[in-house]
Amino acid sequence: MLGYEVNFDGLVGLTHHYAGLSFGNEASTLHSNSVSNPKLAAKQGLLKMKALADLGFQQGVLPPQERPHLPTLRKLGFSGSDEQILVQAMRTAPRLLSALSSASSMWTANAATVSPSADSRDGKVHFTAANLNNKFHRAIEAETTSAVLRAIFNDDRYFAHHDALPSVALFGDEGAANHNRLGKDYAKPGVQLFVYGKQEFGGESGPVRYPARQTREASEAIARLHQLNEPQTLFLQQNPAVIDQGVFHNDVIAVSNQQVLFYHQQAFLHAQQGLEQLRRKMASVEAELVAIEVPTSRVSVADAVGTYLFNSQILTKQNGKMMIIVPEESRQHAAVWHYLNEIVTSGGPIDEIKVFTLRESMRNGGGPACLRLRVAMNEAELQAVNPGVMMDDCLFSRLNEWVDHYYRDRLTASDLADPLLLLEGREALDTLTSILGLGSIYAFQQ
Ligand code: SUG
Repeated sequence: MLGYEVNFDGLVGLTHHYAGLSFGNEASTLHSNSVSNPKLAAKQGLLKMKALADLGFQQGVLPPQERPHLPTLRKLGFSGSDEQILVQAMRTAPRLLSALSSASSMWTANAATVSPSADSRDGKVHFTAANLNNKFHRAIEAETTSAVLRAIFNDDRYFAHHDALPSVALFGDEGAANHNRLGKDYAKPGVQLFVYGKQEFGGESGPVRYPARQTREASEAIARLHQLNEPQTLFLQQNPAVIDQGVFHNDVIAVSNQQVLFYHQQAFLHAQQGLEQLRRKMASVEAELVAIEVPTSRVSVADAVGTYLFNSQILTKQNGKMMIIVPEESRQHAAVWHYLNEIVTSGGPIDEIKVFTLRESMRNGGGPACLRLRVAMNEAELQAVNPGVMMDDCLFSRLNEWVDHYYRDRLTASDLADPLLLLEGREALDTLTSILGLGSIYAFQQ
């Protein structure tokens, strides 16, 4: 049976701004209060989606969420008309208004953890929306994320959806950004590698400077929900020392595709032992691990964080060779660029580099891999996906027109109380749900 990996990229929302909301994510802190350009951000994302679709990859799009999020402001005691709430929030709690206006749902690698049907005992593709409870601005995403995923993967013969885990520190879950699936073919059994930042009950010490956003307990719960078999599941701890250097998700220091794991020498705790386990587990599904380890002497952890070398996408081309998708920041760095060029000329599985400008997202710590949620599917499952979200020439031009019509090209925190921004957003999202054929997925549409 043929297998596909489909990348679902998050469309950047209309309120994209730089709020410094993610302690431990150094780009977010560094660019706090810079002026953003939501229109450019959305277009940079669309260009990546279109380019990959043009190259023959299956590419989908996930819609943004409604922001500012009025239902949460009401829950927190603001009252009156929508306009009055925005004015009150701006006057008395501007940081809160900013958090509830974040366009962070664009980073769909954090939307959910997804397991392909070939690995699950019931033969279904499983989705668990991530609770993202480490950061308030992200913790409000889960409910709408679930609604979006259910509207797109809407066939219970093939797809099983689970609500987010309980939203407490014990079950801190950041979705696919801490999850890799390795194997030969997307539609054949593989090994699922869950990487956690700390274990709440027992375990080794975690980071001390920055938070560990994914717990082992959350990863284990997901493996149970997704009906994974123990011999094909592995839990490894991320090196706490790199979390303390700004590696807030595993996808900032490692990325995989099929049998390839591309990672930094310092990515994992007890790396050698862990990789040996991975190699053995992969052998049991007839796959041979290709480990590409980047030594610290070639790329420091600071340079990995600064260039997002590992927040890349590795995609299998029609000829079986792989392409690596990196952000422009990786080309700008001489040592990183040199290293990448060595990889593609080494005779290994990766033989091509593609560079994308994603600066608006990068300045909040979101590279190419953060912007996409991978869903591995077989032919029948792919046919069951809501076709309205699949990228092609027609959807690309409709979405570009839509962005041109509704998006602003300049936004700062002081604009967030503008009632027109709320109205523009609602009108835009209402139009978008009909472009993508999603039905009513937002609270304001109920
Ligand atoms: O959760 N940034 C996001 C970036 C997510 C990147 N995702 C992955 N690595 N998969 C985060 O830290 C910053 C928002 C602000 O500061 O305005 C933010 O939420």
